[in-house]
Amino acid sequence: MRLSRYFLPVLKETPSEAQIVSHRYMLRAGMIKQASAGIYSWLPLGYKVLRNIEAIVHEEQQRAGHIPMLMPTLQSADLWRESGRYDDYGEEMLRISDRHGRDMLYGPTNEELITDIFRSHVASYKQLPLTLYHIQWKFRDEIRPRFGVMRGREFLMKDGYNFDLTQEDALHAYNRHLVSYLRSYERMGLQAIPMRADGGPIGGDYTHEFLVLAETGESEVFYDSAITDLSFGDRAIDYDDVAQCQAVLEEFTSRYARTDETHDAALFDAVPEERRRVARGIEVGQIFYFGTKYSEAMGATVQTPDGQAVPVHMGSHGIGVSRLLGAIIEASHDDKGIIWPEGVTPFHCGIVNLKSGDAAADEACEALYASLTALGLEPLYDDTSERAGGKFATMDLIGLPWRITVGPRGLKNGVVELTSRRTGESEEMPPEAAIARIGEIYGKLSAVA
Ligand code: 5CA
Repeated sequence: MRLSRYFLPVLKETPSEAQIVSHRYMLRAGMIKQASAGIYSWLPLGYKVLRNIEAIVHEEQQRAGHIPMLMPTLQSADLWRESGRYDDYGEEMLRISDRHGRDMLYGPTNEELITDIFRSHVASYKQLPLTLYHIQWKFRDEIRPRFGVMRGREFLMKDGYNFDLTQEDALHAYNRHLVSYLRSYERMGLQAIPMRADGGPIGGDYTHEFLVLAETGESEVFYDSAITDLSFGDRAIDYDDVAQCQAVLEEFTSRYARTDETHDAALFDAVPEERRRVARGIEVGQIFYFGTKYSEAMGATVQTPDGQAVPVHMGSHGIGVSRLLGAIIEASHDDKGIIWPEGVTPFHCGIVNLKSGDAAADEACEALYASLTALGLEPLYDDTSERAGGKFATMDLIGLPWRITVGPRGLKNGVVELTSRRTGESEEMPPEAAIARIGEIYGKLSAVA
């Protein structure tokens, strides 16, 4: 993309309404614009990152054997009356009536709708196990929407639902979700710690939240610092292997880690004092096993091998897709702007032309742009006539992990400059070497060779 043809409405001033850094940078970098309280338009740069996060979630869910689909945002109140949640959900639910006076609602979550789909089409244990998921906008009429996309009213969520014959099978589905979430967050450059939590309006008392540690987090958390040494890494996992998935759950949940809702002071005191931590965290996901809560209320049964009809065991599993942008920025920024992890960056690298209009500089930038594009990479080329300082400030603000700087002076010596946004370190090298380095970083090396 050439910056001269893009839509990147960066703000010079810090917007006064933004209290935390991720909200400030998302507004300043022209990623989002508030449409009304807690509701945002996703401008091109923000939309690109949102799509990258979604793509990781899709890949990891499908790797775990979970099946994508799409349910609507507007739902009929009748289904929610069946489960009893129409009255229980309270004021967070946005209730609407259509022209015929029928009660509708903007879905805050989808347990009822998916259970209705299930009971209409599945009758036998032979069709199990089954896990369906979608990535769809939700609405919760939060009393205090704040911190930008972090606590929105309209927000994008991945929500998945497992259907199993037995509790044992449903707990394997729970474990599969835990593993796939660990992988997903790590690919986004995040450490998200599973912590014992409370079921809230979804229900069930077996649930973990995934928390990214950050001072601006809304949840108070208590944990054994040894848990922060764990990482899933690139280990191979067979999602059908019950014991292997269970071992990962045990590895990642055996240390004390709880939110304030389930905190147990006596258990926490048993953690060696030097490892006890009280901190704040951002909840980027939650998994639930709630058994037959919805299937019993809504008559979702399956035939067992011996011909009995039993309510199906269920769980639901959510990832806060739009909240993740805020969480990633909270975890990865400096005083100049965002620092995107390579896994989610909106563009793979920036190209800064220090002297647009200079024939040699223009030509070198065009050649770099063409070569990087040919590798399947997306560079953002600042081809505008803005002065160098302004170009650097914009690149730093929008946080691309790598920048190639091209100027007439360097070109006389046959070099450009490659700069890491994270470390600030720069290295001079011939343009071909910069291309090869970036290709290598993003795993496009085979195309280079
Ligand atoms: N049905 C279950 C799981 S599918 C469910 O709704 N779970 S949840 O309530 O925990 O939401 C899932 C995730 O959505 C949360 O972990 C959080 O990351 C995100 N989320 C929840 N409320 C908001 C909000 N107001 N703004 C942004 N993200 C939110």
